[in-house]
Amino acid sequence: MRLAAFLWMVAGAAWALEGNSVGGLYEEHFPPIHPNCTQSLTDLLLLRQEVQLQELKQAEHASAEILKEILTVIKDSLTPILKSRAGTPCPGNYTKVGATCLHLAKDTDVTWEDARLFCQEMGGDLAVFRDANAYADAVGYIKDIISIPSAKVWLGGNDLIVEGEWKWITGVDMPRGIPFWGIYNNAPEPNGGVGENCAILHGSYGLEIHDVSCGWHCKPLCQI
Ligand SMILES: [Ca+2]
Repeated sequence: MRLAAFLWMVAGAAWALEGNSVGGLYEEHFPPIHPNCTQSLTDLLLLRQEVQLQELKQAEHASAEILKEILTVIKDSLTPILKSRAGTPCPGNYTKVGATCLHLAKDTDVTWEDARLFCQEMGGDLAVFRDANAYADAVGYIKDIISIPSAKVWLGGNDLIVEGEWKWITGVDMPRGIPFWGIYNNAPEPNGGVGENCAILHGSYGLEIHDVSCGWHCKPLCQI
């Protein structure tokens, strides 16, 4: 009789388990998150991400503005320097020629000393050539202004201090030979000795450099 009662209880328990699965028991004690709660959490996370993105965007915008301001300051500082190096207009009557500013006083014919004073009054001095390119640039500039061969143009070069030592007025040695100096009577210039101590671009010789008397009346080629 006891055995029968025990078996009956086991059978009852088995039936109960079959009717209420383990999952059912779990759900009874730990109910699933309500769909509305899940939605709220997702919304919260999305909102947080949105706020963070917004903050990042604001920071990015602020950085871009600062960078823009820095670049503007740099640009403002560099512009005058770049302009002065890259062919800004020359002052007064001067013309940009290669890397320098020149002015040929085509209607003025004066001695070398007066030519120098003329250029100094224009804020410059008689022209000197840094190299063969500068020489070629100056010749091209002069040919555009006056007719060759009538042009006789003073340069800032002489051998006034020591005969035969040709110097630019800057104190630098003048270049010698081709393509700067010409030839006269089969003798390479300069060849005038003590009687010829100032340098011109001689129109009769394709604007090559010749030494002539400093008392000649020639056109100042000024440089600034
Ligand atoms: Ca001389």
